[in-house]
Parts: sequence; structure tokens; C-alpha cells
Amino acid sequence: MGYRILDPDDIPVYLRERGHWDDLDDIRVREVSDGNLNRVFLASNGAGTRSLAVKQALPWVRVAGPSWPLSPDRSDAEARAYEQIAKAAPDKIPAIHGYDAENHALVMEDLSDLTVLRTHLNEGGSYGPSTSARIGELVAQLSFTTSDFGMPSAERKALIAASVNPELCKITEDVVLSEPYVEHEHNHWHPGLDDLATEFRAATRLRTEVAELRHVFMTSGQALLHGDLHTGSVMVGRRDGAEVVRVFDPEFSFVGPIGFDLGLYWANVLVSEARAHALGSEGDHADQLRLSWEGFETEFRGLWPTRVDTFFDDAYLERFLGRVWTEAVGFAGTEIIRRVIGFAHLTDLTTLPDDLQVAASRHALLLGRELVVHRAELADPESVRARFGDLAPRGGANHRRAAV
Ligand code: SR1
Ligand code: MG
Repeated sequence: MGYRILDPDDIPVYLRERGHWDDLDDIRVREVSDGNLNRVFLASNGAGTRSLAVKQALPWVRVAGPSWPLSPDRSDAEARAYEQIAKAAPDKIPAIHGYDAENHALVMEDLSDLTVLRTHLNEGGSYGPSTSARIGELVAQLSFTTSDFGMPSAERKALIAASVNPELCKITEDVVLSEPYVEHEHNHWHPGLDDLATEFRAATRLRTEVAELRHVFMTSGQALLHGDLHTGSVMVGRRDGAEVVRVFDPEFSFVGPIGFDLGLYWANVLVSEARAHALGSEGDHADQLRLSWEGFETEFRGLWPTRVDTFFDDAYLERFLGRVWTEAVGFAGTEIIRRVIGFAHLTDLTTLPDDLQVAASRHALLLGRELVVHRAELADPESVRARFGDLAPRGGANHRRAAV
């Protein structure tokens, strides 16, 4: 592979060589790798006044090891995506201090004063007042500015060419948009879901609808996406008394359908809500899909008058937003399903006690199927909300459990 795979002990010298750190006597390093693919290190000085994060792509999937090789060139896609997001929504990503293409390593702001949104929610935390609106805004800002509405035609063609990300797109085409519906070694699930897993693989309508969404994912180059916008790609917290939301890990970025980014976020907030429902602690979960859609829609509509091609008229905007909404609902369904019976499950569910895990997972799976199959009928956030309620275990799983 011919590049330097970094270990914690290498980081001080590496940071000095790259011009990010002078004093090798005053640097401590810890590894905080958490995602499925890469390694992440945090370096800080003894006084805690200076810190940096180093993220390196390995030549394989980190959680699988060398048996699942993956080109480390995905770091190029991530660096490119950060460049674009920095232009469109600089306040919503970490500061990037440098990219070392040769060693597939990014040096960036240490966000460890913040918490991963999924972790925060799993621990019973609430959403911040602006968390979901900020996510919707980010999707609008990135997607508008990299669409044919925000970018001249020739410049956009160059962006499309530069942003192809075949290996990571193929992972999504496989693990999200096909494997859960066929027999595949990646798939696994709780034995309490055997009946639904079998049913989903045999469901011809479901499969055809997923095929359509898969084809949209493969062919619809609307705008540059984050590409993996789940709640594990969002950090939240407070700085100087103000709410802070930061999105990271855009290595799956490519030019694709805008609804995919929204749908991934929605799937993950809905699964988090299914967990909260099972535990009998819904809090503010129910508002999040609506708040992110409203954040997206308001921002996109606000940018519309600045479009570079006015042949796209206001009536077309309505049609376009309708399409983004419907596709987002469908993609949300596919993301929910894969997170329960496919590859890469969610701690939202897997950390629940067994009986609640089964109840919440069944709730999520049934909702996922509804979102895919009936996406065209689910016209607004309230309709999705109603389906969530219709499919919820009666009286809440936790209540049933207490009654036994
Ligand atoms: C093999 S990668 C599995 C998943 O991890 C990433 O975070 C993406 O969500 C991908 O689908
Ligand atoms: Mg990731």
C-alpha cells in the first residue's frame, strides 16, 4: 500500500513533521477510534490548552480488519467534502488544519469537548433546541450550493467528476440498499426478529421499492452529499454558553440525491425515538424529523432567489422539494431496516435489555417498511409521526414489561 500507518506513538513526530506541533516534550496522544472504517487520535498538551485530532484511513474496514480491504483514497473524498462544506456551512464542521494525501490523514480540530449525538441520546440526553434545524440547514446549504441551482453548469460538471467515490458508494449500494433483502453473510439480527427478517426478504413489493431507491442513489446527481449523515456523524454540546452542532466524517461524500442525507438523519432520529419509546422516555424525540425538514426547507427556499439558472422557476422548486421529501422518506426506511437486520447495527437498540431491544427493533423495522413502501402517501412530517404512533408497541414496551 506504501504509506505510513500511524500508531499513537508516531503521532507526536508526525505532527511536528507536518508543521502542526513544535514541543515534542509536551504532547500526549490517545486513540479514540470509534467509527467502522478509520483510526482517530487526539493529541493535547499537558496544560490542556492545545489539542488536535488526526484521522487516518486504513487500507481496510477498521472493524473488519484486512479481510475487508478498502482503498484509503476515501480520505480524498472526505477532504474534498470538507472543502465544499467549509464554503457552504463553515460553522457546522470542525476546522480542518491540513490534509496529507500521501498518508491519507486529516489533521483537524479536536471536538472532544462535544459529545456524539447518538451517545448523548442513548444516555437519555435531549436534543438541543437547534440541533435538528442545524442539520437540515447544513443539508440545504451544501446541497443548494453544489446543485445546478447554486453552481454554474461547467463548474458543477467538474465537481461531479472530482467527487466520484465508487468504493464507498458501492458499500452503501450493498449494505444499505440491497443486502438486507437477500441472504448475505453481512446480515444478522436478534433471534426475536427471525420472522420479520424472513418476511422482508420474501416481500416482492418492498424489494422493488428498494430497487427504485437504489437506482435513484446510483443515478441522481442532484448535489454533493455528506453521504453518511447518521447521529454518529454529529457532535453536540455548548461553547461559551451557546449550543454547538458539528457534522463530521463526510468520507462517503459524492454527488447524489439530496434526500439521502436527510433520510439517513431521519432514520437515526426515529430509531433513537423507538429506543426512547421502549424505555418510556420520549422527551423531545417526536419533533426532530419535522425540525430538520423545516430547517432544510426554510434554508433552501431562502437560497432559491440566488439561483444561477432562472429557467428553474418557482413552480419547479415546489416539485423539486416534493421529490426530495418523498425520496428522503424512502431512504430513511432503507437506513432503518439495514441498521436492524443488515450490517452495522445501532447501539440505540443493541444496548437495550433483551426484551426492549426486540420490541423497539420490531417497531423500527415495521416503520422502516412503511416509509419505503408508502413513501408517496406520507406527504409531511405529521404523516410519518402518525405511522410511528400506529406501529408503536401498545402502551409502550416498558409498560408491558412492568405489568408482567
Ligand atoms: C463497512 S462500513 C459500514 C457502515 O459504516 C459507515 O459508517 C457507513 O454507515 C457504512 O454503511
Ligand atoms: Mg463514519
